[in-house]
Amino acid sequence: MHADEINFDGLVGPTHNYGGLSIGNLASMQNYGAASNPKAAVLQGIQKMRTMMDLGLKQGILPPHERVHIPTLKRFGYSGSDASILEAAWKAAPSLVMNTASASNMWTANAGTISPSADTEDGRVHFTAANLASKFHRAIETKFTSRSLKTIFQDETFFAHHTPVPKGGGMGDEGAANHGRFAPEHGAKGVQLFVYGKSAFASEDGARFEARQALEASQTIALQHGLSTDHTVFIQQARAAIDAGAFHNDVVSVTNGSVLLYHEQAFEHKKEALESMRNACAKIELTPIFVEVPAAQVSLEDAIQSYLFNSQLITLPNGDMTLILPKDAEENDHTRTWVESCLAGNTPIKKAIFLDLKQSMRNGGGPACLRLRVTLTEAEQTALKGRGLMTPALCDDLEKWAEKHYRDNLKPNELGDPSLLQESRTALDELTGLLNLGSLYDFQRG
Ligand code: SUG
Repeated sequence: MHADEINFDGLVGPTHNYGGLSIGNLASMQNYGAASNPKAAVLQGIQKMRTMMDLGLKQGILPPHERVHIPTLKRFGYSGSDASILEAAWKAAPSLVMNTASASNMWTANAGTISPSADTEDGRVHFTAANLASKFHRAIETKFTSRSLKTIFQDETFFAHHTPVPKGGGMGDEGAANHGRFAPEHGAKGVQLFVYGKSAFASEDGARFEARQALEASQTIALQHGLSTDHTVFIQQARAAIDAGAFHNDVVSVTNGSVLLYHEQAFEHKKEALESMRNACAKIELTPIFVEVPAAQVSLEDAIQSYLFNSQLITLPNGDMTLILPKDAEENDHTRTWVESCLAGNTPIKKAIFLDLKQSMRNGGGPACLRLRVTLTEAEQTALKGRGLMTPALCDDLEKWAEKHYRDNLKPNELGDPSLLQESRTALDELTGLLNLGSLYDFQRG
């Protein structure tokens, strides 16, 4: 059956800032305290969605979460009016407020793991929102992410939603950033690839940075999505990659169709990992194409600084594969040279488009972080609720909306400002109207 892979991009929220909250994510750590430009960030994201539509692809959108998240501050004992809660918490616990102010929900590759209906036992599209257990500012995303996924993908005839993987210890699940798929075409049966950092119960002695994805979390998702074991592969991300700053697997590899583009040092036990992918693909009569980028040409450091692998590898309507990369990968001599040689070489990748996503990149979020891949048949697309699918006219409306509501300069030390909270709510209230999503936010529900 025909299906489209639709990228649901996270719209950047009005509090986008550089709070340095993600240890293990070098860009987030290095840019701590710098002034951000939320307006430029959201406009860059909208421009990205426009580019995808101009290429003839369908494009989806997920709304930002409300931030500062007052319900979280209430759970920490603060009470009174929302403005007084914010003021008191900012005075007593500024780090807590900063964690509830992050716009990190823009990186929807971490919103959840989605299995297309062609791969699942009951023939529905299955969703598990990520628990994002390893970072507090991200763990508070799960509840609202579940709500917005259940709102847009509401129809139970087509969509099944599961409880997020339980949190605790190292039981992290970071969603589609650690998940890939091989398939001859999007609508055909595929092989699902889960890349984990370690077992939740293994120690991390000597590790520089923590592994965020637990093997047991990935296994849980495969089970609850009803994936067949023959067509599911679990492989381990290389410790060297995590320690170099690849906190998610989509920083060192990406799949599309029959192609896996990956860094030579992306996987632990690489030979066995590739073999297990090849074997699973053989069961759907697919020969995977492994495009390896040698460390001698692009070091892990270059890969992580430029986000070469955090590109979207997409198939255009004419069948050509294209890489959607951040400009940073063009500015880095090693990665640009590799892209040029790849396009001239003998792989299915025929074109590269470089996008300015600097605002997101400074927090460690490239093109692929900003999108959640959902493969949907025509009937499943018809069942979507709200304005989940983008149009050029909606891009125009969102640009005007952003121009009106977003600041162009924001420092982390301004996050306790009650007027920022008010501005953000005004913007989001208008947004739910534009996206026809009803009263989605807690502040709208009272
Ligand atoms: O979880 N950065 C995000 C970046 C997520 C990138 N996603 C993928 N690779 N798919 C993270 O580390 C920084 C936020 C801050 O510091 O305020 C942050 O959360």
